[in-house]
Amino acid sequence: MTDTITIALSKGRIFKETVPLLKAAGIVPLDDPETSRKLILDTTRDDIKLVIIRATDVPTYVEYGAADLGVVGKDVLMEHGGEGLYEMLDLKIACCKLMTAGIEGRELPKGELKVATKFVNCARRYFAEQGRQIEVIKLYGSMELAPIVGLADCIVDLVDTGNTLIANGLIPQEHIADISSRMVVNKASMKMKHASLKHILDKVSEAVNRS
Ligand code: PRT
Ligand code: MG
Repeated sequence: MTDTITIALSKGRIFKETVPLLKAAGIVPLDDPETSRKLILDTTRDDIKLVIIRATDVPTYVEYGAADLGVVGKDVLMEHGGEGLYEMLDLKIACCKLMTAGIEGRELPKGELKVATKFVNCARRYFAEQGRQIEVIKLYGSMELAPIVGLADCIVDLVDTGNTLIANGLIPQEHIADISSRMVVNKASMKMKHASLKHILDKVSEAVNRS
């Protein structure tokens, strides 16, 4: 009997950049999540389906075994904590940097810093390592606005080209981490479905090394 495998993915850049890697493992989705409303996509493999969920929900699905495999940004994994799953492969896709950013030319206050971010845990950890006192202001998006309206002294956010920061009068300041997407695996699945998962991981890994 063949194992059935569920792979959790978010739509957008991760889906687009993962599709060629899955193809190398013989897995091609039969629908496009950008145009279909389906949350479960069949693939050219009868035994493999994809579930399309929010990027931040991928670790949860994999941890609880609702998905055997998942593709998720290292930023999301760092924020989640990554317990209950194995981080197996660096797919080297959807690359960016986690950074602090602030208003160009403005000095940061000497005492407690107000930091706006959706990466609350990453921000706490980073500034604690630096021995700097911060107050974290949790936001869910448009972090760039926070320093401009005086809500925060700086932000912690993902930066790729830097254009979003520049367009809002901010500049990248401190580098916290290099980010790329990772393939994660449910711990129990890794034992119970070992051969099937290892085959997929090997094929995807070969494709990553070729690209
Ligand atoms: O957007 P949504 O709320 O649905 O979810 P999400 O933001 O978690 O998903 P998505 O698809 O936007 O991002 C998925 C993953 O892509 C992230 O977890 C990162 O690992 C990775 N990634 C790579 C990025 C970027 N590059 C990126 N540039 N995620 C977000 N951005 C955003 C950034 O937050 C900022 O707003 O793009 C803007 C900066 O881009 P530049 O090029 O202007 O610097
Ligand atoms: Mg986004």
